[in-house]
Amino acid sequence: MCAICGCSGTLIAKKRPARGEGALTFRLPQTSKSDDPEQVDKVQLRVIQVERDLLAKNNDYADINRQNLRERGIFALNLVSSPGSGKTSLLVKTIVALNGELPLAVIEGDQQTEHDAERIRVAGAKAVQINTGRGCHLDAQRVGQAMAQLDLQHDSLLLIENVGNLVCPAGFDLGEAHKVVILSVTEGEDKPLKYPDMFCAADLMLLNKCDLLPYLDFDADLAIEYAQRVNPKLQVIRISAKSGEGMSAWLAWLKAGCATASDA
Ligand SMILES: Nc1nc2c(ncn2[C@@H]2O[C@H](COP(=O)(O)OP(=O)(O)OP(=O)(O)O)[C@@H](O)[C@H]2O)c(=O)[nH]1
Ligand SMILES: [Mg+2]
Repeated sequence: MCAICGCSGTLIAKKRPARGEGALTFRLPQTSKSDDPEQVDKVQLRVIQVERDLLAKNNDYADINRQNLRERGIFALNLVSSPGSGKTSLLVKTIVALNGELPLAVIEGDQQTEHDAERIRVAGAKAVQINTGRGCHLDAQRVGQAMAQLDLQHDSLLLIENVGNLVCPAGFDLGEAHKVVILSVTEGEDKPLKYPDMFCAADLMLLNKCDLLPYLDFDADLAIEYAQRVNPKLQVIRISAKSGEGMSAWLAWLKAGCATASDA
């Protein structure tokens, strides 16, 4: 359970709100000992206020990151998914496929261990690992600190792998240009309907592990239909970090984004 974002309540996250609005609405579980409805309302309002303050603070740091990235023409992506969908495998494959064509750096987010950052370094890119402890998402302040540590190059690519969690990272802006959601074919077609906030917040979905489709009952067309029902503007690339299927479309998308960021 997340000790930071309060996801012990029911979380409803939308796109990043205007300043002063709450992005997240929490319905508290009915655990209050008070029978007085006024008292219960007061507690709920206080929790909502705390959450708004927390998100407003995060948004301030995200704005600083975004400005910093814009000034240096850096294209930054926030990769979000359930644990084990293949985020790090896709990053490793991407680094190898780019073979130095684009300067890039990686920020890794996990509750514990340095494993993913080590995999990225072995693949040949600079990486900083953030361990969130009990937290279940990256926040913009820690990402800003990691950016400073990485000494990012102008006109480069910054790939941020968020903590594996299909809920909470949707509500936290890190200053990225886009959220990229990874759904793997072993997770079931209905995940976009069950966890719509993440698919709403993303601009691109990578449907990963497509090499496994011949062995599964997973209906890829249906999964994509569900994702685009939740977010009609969502772009989709079918991909496999193992076989390399879809890598050329993904690399073309990355290069187009980098070109736009460096021209801006
Ligand atoms: N068959 C197949 N396996 C894959 C593919 N991509 C990743 N995997 C496997 O999926 C498992 C998890 O991959 P990771 O890259 O560690 O996934 P992750 O999303 O980074 O995981 P967390 O960081 O723990 O959330 C590993 O055993 C990978 O080898 C793929 O395209 N096809
Ligand atoms: Mg990983």
